[in-house]
Amino acid sequence: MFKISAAFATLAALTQVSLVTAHGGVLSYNIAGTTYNGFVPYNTPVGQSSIQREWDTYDPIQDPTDSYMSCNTNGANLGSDQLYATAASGSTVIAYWNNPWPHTIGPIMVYMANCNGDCTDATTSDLEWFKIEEAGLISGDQPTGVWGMGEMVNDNSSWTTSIPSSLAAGDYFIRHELLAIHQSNVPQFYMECAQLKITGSGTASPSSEYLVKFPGAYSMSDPGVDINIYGNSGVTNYTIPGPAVWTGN
Ligand SMILES: *[C@@H]1O[C@H](CO)[C@@H](O)[C@H](O)[C@H]1NC(C)=O
Ligand SMILES: *[C@@H]1O[C@H](CO)[C@@H](O)[C@H](O)[C@H]1NC(C)=O
Ligand SMILES: [Cu+2]
Repeated sequence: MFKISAAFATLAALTQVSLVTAHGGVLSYNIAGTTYNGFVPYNTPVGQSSIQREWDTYDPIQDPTDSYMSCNTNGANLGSDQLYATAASGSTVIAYWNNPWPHTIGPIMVYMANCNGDCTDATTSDLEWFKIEEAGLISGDQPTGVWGMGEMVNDNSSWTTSIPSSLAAGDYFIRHELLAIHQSNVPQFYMECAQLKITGSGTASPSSEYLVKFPGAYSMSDPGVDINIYGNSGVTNYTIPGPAVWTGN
């Protein structure tokens, strides 16, 4: 009996290591100078307290209309023991992925959503998300150029964002999303959400043209989603999916 459970434990450990090397997500943050650990997938959610919504697997979502597109597998469910990071509007948010993040081809996007109340109780697929930052094909052509994701990997597998300084105070999610497109016509979406209590004297909020839902914002027919970059030698543009970036102005 003891031998059998030890063997299972070893198998589970090996499985997790191989998953870690292939995929992953945002594991921690630095928000306005304070470090916050994220949820730990593969561990039981019982007793975990973090600012991040639960997510259960390092694997990507491959269907842009998946019901978990907002905050990853099980992130759409109500959270338990959720914490907040408090930050004034205009603050810096650094997200840290597993390092080195294994993919370099595709855009990075950062969204927020006003929870209009406590984010812990929010159903993330009902929220209206707005994009605060994006980086797609930065230079070169699609198969050989530099992508936002590659810059993230080069920067210690981290991404630094500023919360729009005019954003109205309130409880928000911040949602970091990677779209890996190294596999032809098989998009890989990776997203994690964390709870922010935004303070400050800002009064701005995005108008409806900037607001989207997940699922809803993307479809498989989007040019930047269903894409074979290897057939696009010499193509130096790329259409990042989703709405225009709201800068707060
Ligand atoms: C690099 O990322 C790790 C987390 O993956 C973090 O602990 C460390 O502080 C980062 N180093 C720098 C120089 O940002
Ligand atoms: C690049 O730009 C051209 C011309 O505007 C457009 O037709 C094409 O769809 C774009 N390609 C991508 C991959 O976004
Ligand atoms: Cu992967």
